[in-house]
Amino acid sequence: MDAPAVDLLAVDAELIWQQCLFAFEEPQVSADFAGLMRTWLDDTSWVDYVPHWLGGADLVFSELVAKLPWRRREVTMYDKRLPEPRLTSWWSSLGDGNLNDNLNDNLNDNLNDRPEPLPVLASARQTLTRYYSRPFDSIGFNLYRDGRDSVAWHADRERYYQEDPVVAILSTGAPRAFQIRPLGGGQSRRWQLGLGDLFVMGGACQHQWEHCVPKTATAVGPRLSIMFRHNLADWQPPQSGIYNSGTYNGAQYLR
Ligand SMILES: O=C(O)CCC(=O)C(=O)O
Repeated sequence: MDAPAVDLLAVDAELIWQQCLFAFEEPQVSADFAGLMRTWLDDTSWVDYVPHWLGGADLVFSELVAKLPWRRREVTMYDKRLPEPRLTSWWSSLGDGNLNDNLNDNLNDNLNDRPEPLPVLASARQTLTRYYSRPFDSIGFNLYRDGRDSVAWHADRERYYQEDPVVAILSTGAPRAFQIRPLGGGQSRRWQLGLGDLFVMGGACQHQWEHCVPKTATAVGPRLSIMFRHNLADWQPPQSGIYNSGTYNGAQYLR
């Protein structure tokens, strides 16, 4: 059973991103990906970083915080249900609603086309679709309220049904460290992502590498990441045995 929607009034007052009050500009994305830097992690895996790809990111942050139905998901780890240390929300071109733990519920629920929560997200999705030649059709939203919120090392589950999926992360709010390391451990690389930065993982990245947003004891403001994923309709949950055995379990979301 999913947790009830979080009452935003009860969410820490720090969620008011102070810069928003002074820096509102009309949101828009850079169609020409100005300033894009590609890093090859190995022969077949790459990441793209585009600083400030989204203009007006502060406005997008505050509107999404206010507008989305935020949930605190629970995930199963070692037969226990534990709350994820962040809030999440979900949109897909196949229907609205929250993904929570069961994508099939979402797919079967509501197959009407719905507009994205903000017009600039439609423009971002179309621009990414054109540039990366992938049909981005779903958007996951993650809200890290402060340094205690995080996501542990993991690779994205697209890798179970797609070869070389492209995952694009648009970051708003306060910058947070985002790390990447070889799957299973090794030397990590770090980017600071926030303020409209775009970060895209492609090639064999989801097969060979894993990523995380670590907790931090440093005082940081809230960060809201917007994850664009493609070919959602092709997704099938793995057989339950595989799904719950070391290959994938909810533990990836904790710590
Ligand atoms: O918030 C981020 O930047 C990354 C989130 C992530 O990796 C995930 O939700 O799978």
